[in-house]
Amino acid sequence: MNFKKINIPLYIIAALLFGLKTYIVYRFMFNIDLENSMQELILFINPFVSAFLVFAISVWFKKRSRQMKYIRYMMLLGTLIIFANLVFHRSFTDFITIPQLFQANNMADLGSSILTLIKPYDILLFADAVLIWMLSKEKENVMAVNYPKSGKVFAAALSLALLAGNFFLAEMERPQLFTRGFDREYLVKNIGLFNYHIYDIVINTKTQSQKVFADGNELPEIEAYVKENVRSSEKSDLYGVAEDKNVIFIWAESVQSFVINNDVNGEEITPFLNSLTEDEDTYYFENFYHQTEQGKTSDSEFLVENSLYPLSRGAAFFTHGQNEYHGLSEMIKEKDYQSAVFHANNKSFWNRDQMYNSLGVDHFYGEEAYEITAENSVGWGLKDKPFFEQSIKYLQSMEEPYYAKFITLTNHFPFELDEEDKSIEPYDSNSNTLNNFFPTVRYMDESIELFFNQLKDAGIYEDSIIVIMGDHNGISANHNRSMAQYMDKDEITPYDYVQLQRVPFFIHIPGHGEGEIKSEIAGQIDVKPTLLHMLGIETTHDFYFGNDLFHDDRKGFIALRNGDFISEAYVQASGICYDRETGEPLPAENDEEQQSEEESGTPSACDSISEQVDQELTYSDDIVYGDLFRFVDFDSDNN
Ligand code: GP9
Ligand code: MN
Repeated sequence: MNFKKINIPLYIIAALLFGLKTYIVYRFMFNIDLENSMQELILFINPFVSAFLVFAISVWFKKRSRQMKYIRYMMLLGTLIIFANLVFHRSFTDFITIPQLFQANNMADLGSSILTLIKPYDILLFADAVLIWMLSKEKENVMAVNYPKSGKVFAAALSLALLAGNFFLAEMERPQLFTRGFDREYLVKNIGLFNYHIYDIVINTKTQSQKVFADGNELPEIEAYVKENVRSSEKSDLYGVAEDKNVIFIWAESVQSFVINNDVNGEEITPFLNSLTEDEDTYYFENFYHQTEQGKTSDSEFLVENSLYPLSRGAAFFTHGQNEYHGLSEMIKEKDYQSAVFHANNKSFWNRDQMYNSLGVDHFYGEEAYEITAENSVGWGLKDKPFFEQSIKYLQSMEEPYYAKFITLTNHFPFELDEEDKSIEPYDSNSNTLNNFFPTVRYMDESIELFFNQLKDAGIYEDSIIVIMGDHNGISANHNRSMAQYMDKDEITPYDYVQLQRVPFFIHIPGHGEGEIKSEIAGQIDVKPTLLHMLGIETTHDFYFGNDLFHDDRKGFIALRNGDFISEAYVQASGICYDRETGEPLPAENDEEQQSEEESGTPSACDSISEQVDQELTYSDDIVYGDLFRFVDFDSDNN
């Protein structure tokens, strides 16, 4: 090559080469799933945007030699970061996170297998770095730039504009990508590896700094609150009813209670679940609320495992996956239970791989445990029927008793379903989301029925209890108009919307014979103490914010994460206090206060509960942000 002819600035060449290399690695070495052409486009753009951002900084160096030095070292550093992630990815099918970097066992695993993880052709990754190194040394005079101030500002502005464009596309493709921060693979494919690392560092610094100021002094007050308001010293009638039985817990994706015992186009939506509501071995909780926020499915898992509230922003699974917990999976070990999660999605989604470790989950059967083909997948991946079918063999191989959690996937937005799987017709409204929801809910209903039969055939059914829970709403407020049409109402008021946050909750105990429909208010926060007590496990030293649903002595409210709540008498929705029975907004209690209360939006009938809700949410947040359980010795009698 005749270097003399080249007078394109080195930083541009470096950005192009590095961008291209990163793209090739993303596309062909990281097995990144691309679901549509928009994702293809973003994946192609972001490597160049990030590379330009890094290398354009070089124009600010006055001395040519410094400029060249910056470019060659950044090229080397960037290549090393890609290489490290590649090696890590080959072992963990995941991207490096700061906490993982400092986790001794991860790195030890990696250390012992490192030679098998490095491929000879990896050396090619360094080819452009070598070329840039040579050019930067030999062609300093022609390839360094000396821009006037305006040129420098232009380069910086251009790189920021490109970055903003990239982020805009990413946000369009995945709304709330940054606030929800749900999956490392999504972050990498949308904003690139380098921006992902910066994001990870920021999240971690935030988490760590909140932790540093906590010293456990907060615990006695929280403990006193739990003792006074939540824990009950008496045992419920169902205490120990499931002792030594397997717990099979079906996480029913996005299903809401309004479909139960209801129909669409004159057809029953969920015949099997409906039959369970009448079944003598089943308790059906008709006023059971999901309490999730941005962390969606993972928030519901967080609630059930810990009986703590999810965070108001982001997913605790993601931001606090390294905390110490005292969850269901861990507590049942005292009765020699094994725990497992079955979910045919990539294991880094919602940071499950890390979080399950912290929660003490023994086995995680993720995507790689299943045979997934184009024929047996739709929408988000493996269809629920083959998912359950393929899971049975793993379940049979587990030592009893176990707690096995099955997270379904087919009834997930945008509710896609193959024609052959459609047993009922979609609804007819302006919202395709709501329309298509019904056939996928029916598919889920059929797949759960099938699973019940498979459990019976496998001889597992008799020794188990089966829990079914909707994880969160599937139909958001964006579809309120169509929802109002379906419900034959003029509009969906804030009260209606809160009532729509009810999700089905079933506890099925084969041979029990005393099942019934339970109408008391209940929520996901209550699941942990309920199940523990059914298994005969004491909770006298545990911290939790829910009640045993088979106990009458209850707190009397279900808190939603935004501070709204449901009590036996009231529903507070969007800060407005409603009569729970009639759905009518309540006037303030006395006229004098009316003015100011109306302004603040909270009539006084709800005030005292509202205060307690805020208090409880704050205590729960203190535990999570402060990682307070690291100061608790749960085995001793002194806490
Ligand atoms: C992803 C699945 C769906 O693995 O659990 O998550 P969601 O979007 O419902 O939170
Ligand atoms: Mn979900």
